[in-house]
Amino acid sequence: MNLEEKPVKPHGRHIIDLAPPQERAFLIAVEGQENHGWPAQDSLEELASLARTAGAEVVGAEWQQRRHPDPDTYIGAGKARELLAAKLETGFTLLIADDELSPTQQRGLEEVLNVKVIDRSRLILDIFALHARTHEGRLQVELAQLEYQLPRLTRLWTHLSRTGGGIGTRGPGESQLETDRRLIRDRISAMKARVEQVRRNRETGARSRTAGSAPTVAIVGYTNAGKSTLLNSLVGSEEVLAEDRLFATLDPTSRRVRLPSGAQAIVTDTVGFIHKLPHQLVDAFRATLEEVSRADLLLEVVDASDPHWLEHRATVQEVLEELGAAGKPRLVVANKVDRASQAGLAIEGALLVSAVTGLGVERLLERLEGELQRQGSPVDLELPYHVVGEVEALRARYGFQLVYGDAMLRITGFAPAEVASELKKLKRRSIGRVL
Ligand SMILES: Nc1nc2c(ncn2[C@@H]2O[C@H](COP(=O)(O)OP(=O)(O)OP(=O)(O)O)[C@@H](O)[C@H]2O)c(=O)[nH]1
Ligand SMILES: [Mg+2]
Repeated sequence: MNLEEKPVKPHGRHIIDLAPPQERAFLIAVEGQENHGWPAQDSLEELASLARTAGAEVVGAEWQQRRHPDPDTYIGAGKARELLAAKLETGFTLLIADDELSPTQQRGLEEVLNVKVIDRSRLILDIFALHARTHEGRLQVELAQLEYQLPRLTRLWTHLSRTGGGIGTRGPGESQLETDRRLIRDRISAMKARVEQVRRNRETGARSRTAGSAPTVAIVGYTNAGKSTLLNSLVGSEEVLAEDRLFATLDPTSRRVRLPSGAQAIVTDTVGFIHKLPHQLVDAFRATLEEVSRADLLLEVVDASDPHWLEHRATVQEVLEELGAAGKPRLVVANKVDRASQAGLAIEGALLVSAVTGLGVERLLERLEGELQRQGSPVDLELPYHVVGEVEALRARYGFQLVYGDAMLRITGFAPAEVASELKKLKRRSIGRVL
């Protein structure tokens, strides 16, 4: 053996793996009378992919049929005790409930099972915290987390007011709780002010962008529907992060997209929605989601290969309503048709697309341009050739039809109201010059 190739052995050094051990998660749900198209089993499957996205290993799941969740233990107390056997068997270290838990329910379950207990909202907030990259994203996630914590603060301190009770013990416990609440409230107001500042900056940016610039399109849809992949495919590049995991995108990304006529649109990809999205997140992400409320057109991406596309659309509709954007003009895209079932292909009025193979993307661009133009005022006029430079510059941005006639330029199609009036002014000016 060649001595020089011998690996050098470090002396006295041990590599210590500091990564925390992967948590073993067990999932629970309650199946009530109304499930809004989400049987407990399906909702649990989604919860499992959320748990995996957060880095846990899912070791089991159970659900219970009951009219309402138990006020003390979410699932019934008997069922909760039965989980002790599952704990022995699977060794779970984390219990995740599919609905938001009250502090009492969380404590009840923790007492019976002696493991950490969290709920779906907490899990989603965690994933958001994990994926937030920008300053704005982090601010908003922290705000949502604080809002989530505030009403749950009691449980940290109740042991103080309970121990012994009576004179001298209750006071400090309660005042500590009050101090903590006040601290969190102060922090919430400070964060809100900062988010508002970011929002105002963003608004100024958006205004300078829209002043005489291209129309805007916001991509909306359920998480993992393929929104980022579609934006890449519209731009013809791979630059936006698209991944097979939930909430890969948190911060809005805008790209210029070339439409068939040569005009451009600004297309924004943003955070996806999910069933039982914590309301704190919708509130905190209002600044980010304003991109959606401000857009000229919504491009709703539906994962046509997911058996739950109908429920996904209902969730998207609910969030859009909450944002006051449900009435906006909308183009619906049935994505992932390369692996969709028959039912998924029948989404009414949807354009069939595969963002991965590129199938249908050309037609989508045509429809997009058509829709955007329809929102403008109709124009139909003739202009002399000496203003061709100005006309071409406007066309590059708005994409109306331009025909080079023998003696005149003929313009037809739709353009935003201010462009239409600019064209008319141009006509008056050019005629004035001719005469
Ligand atoms: N088969 C197939 N897979 C697709 C298609 N479009 C997207 N995907 C896959 O779906 C997964 C999610 O895609 P993304 O573009 O990240 O989805 P998203 O809607 O941006 O998701 P979030 O940002 O997490 O909300 C990725 O693994 C993509 O490769 C498609 O047309 N066909
Ligand atoms: Mg994305």
